Amino acid sequence: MTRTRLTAVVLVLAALATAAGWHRVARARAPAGGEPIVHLTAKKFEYAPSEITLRKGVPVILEITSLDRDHGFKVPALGIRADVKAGATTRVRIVPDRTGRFAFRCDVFCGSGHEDMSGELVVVE
Ligand SMILES: [Cu+2]
Repeated sequence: MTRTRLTAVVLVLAALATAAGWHRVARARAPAGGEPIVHLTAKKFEYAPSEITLRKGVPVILEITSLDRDHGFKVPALGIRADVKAGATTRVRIVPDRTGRFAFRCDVFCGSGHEDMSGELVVVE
């Protein structure tokens, strides 16, 4: 094998190993059962993203991280609520059972502007 060909083979193997490694990392992020995780941050006075699209009947884990102080996460129409503690990450499992647009909001007073801390879950077929 020429030196050039050997180099090419090594590069291909390195690329394959990297791809396989990345795949393992991505899968490791899914909890047992493999439910997808949707990341959400909460801070005065917004959630990001403020709109989350979900599929009806498909379970997801919302991982909500507070970047500053205590907040809440409440989806009145779906009977969901959770505390989102300062500097911590809260996990909320959701299995939307119907389509529609469902408002969520902070229900732990976090200062002037708290009333506007809201977003929407959009559940599609
Ligand atoms: Cu608040």
